[in-house]
Amino acid sequence: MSTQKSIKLSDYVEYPFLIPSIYLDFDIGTDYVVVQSSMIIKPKKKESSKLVLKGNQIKLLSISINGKELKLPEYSISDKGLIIHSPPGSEFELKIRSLIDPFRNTSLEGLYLSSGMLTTQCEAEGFRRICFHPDRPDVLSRYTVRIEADRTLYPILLSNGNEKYSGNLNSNNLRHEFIWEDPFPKPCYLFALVAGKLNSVSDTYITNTGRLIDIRIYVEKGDEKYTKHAVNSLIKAMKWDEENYGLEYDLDEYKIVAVRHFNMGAMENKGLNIFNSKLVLADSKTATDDELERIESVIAHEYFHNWTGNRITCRDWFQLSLKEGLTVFRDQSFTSDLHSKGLKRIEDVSFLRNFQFAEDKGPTSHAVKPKEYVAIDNFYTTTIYEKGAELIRMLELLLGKEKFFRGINLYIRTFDGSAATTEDFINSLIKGAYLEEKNCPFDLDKFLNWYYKSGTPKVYINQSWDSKNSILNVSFEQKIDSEKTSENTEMVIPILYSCYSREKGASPIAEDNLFILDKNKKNLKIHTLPGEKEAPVLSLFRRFSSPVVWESDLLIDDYLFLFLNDNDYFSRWDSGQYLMREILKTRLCNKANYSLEDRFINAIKQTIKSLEINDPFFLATLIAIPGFAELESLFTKVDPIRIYRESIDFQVLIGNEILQELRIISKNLLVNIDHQWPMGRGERKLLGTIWFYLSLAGDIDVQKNCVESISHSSMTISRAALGALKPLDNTLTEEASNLFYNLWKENPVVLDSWFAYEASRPHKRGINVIEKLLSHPKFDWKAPNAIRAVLGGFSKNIDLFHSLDGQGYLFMADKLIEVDKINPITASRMVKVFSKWKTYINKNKEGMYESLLKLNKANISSNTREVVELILN
Ligand code: 0A1
Ligand code: ZN
Repeated sequence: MSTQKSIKLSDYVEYPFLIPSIYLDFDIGTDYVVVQSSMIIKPKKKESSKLVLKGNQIKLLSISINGKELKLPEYSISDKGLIIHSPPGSEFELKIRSLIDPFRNTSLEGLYLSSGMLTTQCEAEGFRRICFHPDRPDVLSRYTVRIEADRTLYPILLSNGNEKYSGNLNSNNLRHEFIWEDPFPKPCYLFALVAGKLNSVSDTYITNTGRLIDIRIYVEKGDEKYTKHAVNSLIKAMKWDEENYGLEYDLDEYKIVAVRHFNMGAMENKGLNIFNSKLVLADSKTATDDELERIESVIAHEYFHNWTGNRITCRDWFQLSLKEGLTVFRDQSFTSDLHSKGLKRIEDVSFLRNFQFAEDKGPTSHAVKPKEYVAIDNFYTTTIYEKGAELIRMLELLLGKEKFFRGINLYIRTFDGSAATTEDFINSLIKGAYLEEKNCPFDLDKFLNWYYKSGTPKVYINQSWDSKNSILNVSFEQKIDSEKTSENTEMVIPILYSCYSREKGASPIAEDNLFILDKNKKNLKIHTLPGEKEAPVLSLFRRFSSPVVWESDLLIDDYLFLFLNDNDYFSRWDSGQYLMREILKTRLCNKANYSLEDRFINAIKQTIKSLEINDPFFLATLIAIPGFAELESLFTKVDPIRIYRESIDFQVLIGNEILQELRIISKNLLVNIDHQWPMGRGERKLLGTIWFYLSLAGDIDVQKNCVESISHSSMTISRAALGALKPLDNTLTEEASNLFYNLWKENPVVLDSWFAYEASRPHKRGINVIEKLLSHPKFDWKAPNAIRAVLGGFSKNIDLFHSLDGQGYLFMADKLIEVDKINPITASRMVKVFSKWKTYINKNKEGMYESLLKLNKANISSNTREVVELILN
């Protein structure tokens, strides 16, 4: 429980006024900005209600209603906002003149300065730092925005919507103005303004109804050459949404601005997306293949929000997953359609297991639809986003694609131009799919538990083979794995399954089948081919059909079989991951299982033979060990240093055992690595994995080759080389790192990856290295990317961060207290590096606890306090 006041879903009341239109006027000076707002306000009810407007760090200059100036005590003002005690009972115009100081705003919320340009971030509650306003997503208005500023300092003046007018203001041409109009009603969190010296690159898109859309990407001078990938990605997203969802872009202009100082990835402001520059500026020389794919998907994500988020928005912030879960689902489907469905699924599951499952196991676990919060910024989590997307994916599976799209269509038609709830969405989906709720083939209330309950459900599976009738009887049991819920909650858990004949091998006995586990216990009968003597091998949760963990009585032989034969990408990969987890678990209990290790290595050798040429990306994925967070989650008493060392030893073993095979493949791969992304990505990925294993196994030639590859024209290759040398901490690692730094020291986006590398690589030089990075002349305290690179990197430097004297933790706490003073959103997100303290072995646990107490005693923001208190309790 937090000591701070929380906001509750159950307290929701409608805002008593409509604000159909807003005119905003920005007069940008050298020291401050004068903002004038003029709002048309209509009371919703006859009974009078006071008008409450939020405001944060705004200086009020004047206020009038229908042209008549208001005087105290007709209104009252505090550090939270403004209250007008008796507003008129019918439509009126409220004009407010105020002053804000974006030049000293380091929070990166509201209007702020980034590398000389003024930019905004209003989601979730930043608009109240710009002008007095209700600042809640259920108040939708049409916006017209006028901006005036010095022509030379701010040649570009942008806001949402379409440009209506631009011109000079005085005879000597020192100042100019722009007027922007957004015809679509929107909540204020989608408001955006950008003013500065920016260059733009433009392109066009013709929609399926023949409308011409002007696309423009704004960047700092010199960065124009890095925008092609972003433009291409946007065009692909526009086309995909038309073809798959029948959704067309609605404005005449689509603008993206790249900003260096940004708290998150990107923001979907209507017609004027603002992006963290690392998610716009990229080509294959500066970004890895994975980064190019991520940029493509984030550009698509923000674009898809235009319908799922902007045209239909959220009634309140408890509904955040309504727009985020759905939009993540849409961007995942987009990437999956464009590239490889199987590989994308593995990528998403791996992310979910390492981050969302870890969150759901710990102190900041919450439901996809939470019931209360202190700071909404703390709820931009992987549960709201990625688990939210999994819920939509389950609905797609349960309804079938056709019905699912009918439901989505109805949702969009019903709620266009308004603010909705997750229940509105689900009801529309079911109605669109089946016409009536009673026709829905699964229990809707039980499905809704996915939204309301936190924690990852666990499924237990046991099989018994009826050889006489060739039937496999499978019993399923579900339990919700959360400390917070003791009640007996039943969920709807869709399980896609198939099975294989042990004798006949590779092809499954039947196509994928759907079993719906909707009770605590339920049985399934699988009829196999008549005459089948042995029990078949069961392949479960194919495509990772629900976001659960499971424990079954499958044997090691079964997993080995599936690792070699399963035709479902996810299930095949997952079987290998299971085996590797088992191996590492036994090693960490000091009893290595050599026979299992041998059999697994042999299976890898067989896999290499069968997959090397056909699917290099999949092969690389199959032979990579599970993520660190996933490994940590296997233990009740986590010893991070031991887990790290054991996982390195295991990888040394793999490297040594398959040395010959890897050397042969790496030669074959070289012919394809220069192809342009997305071509050649599989070969590059596999080459990186091979370099990692061979370098770890002590192959000096590979290590030297890695140093030479730092200057390779593909960033994927260069970073793979850095990665392969990382665990070594020898002079070659040092040499490679210096080479990389010298190549990229003038490019802040790429240099962040160097900062992260330096902070995270193992070495024996102590914590001073991190201190030095933080005072490096190229390090910028105001850029969250840089902070995340160094402090986030440091948190992954296992020996240093988790050092048993607790010094790593204390250092982190001190730095986060400093970060919190300038940027609470970044600090409160980063403080989660301490989330798992209770699960660690005593030494680490005590050290982390001490650092948490230190944070708790410090004068920290309410955002960071909320997280620290949750972690401590
Ligand atoms: N809506 C954005 C995420 C976002 C949230 C908050 C921000 O600033 C505090 C910025 C961006 C998205 O889903 O892409
Ligand atoms: Zn989003």
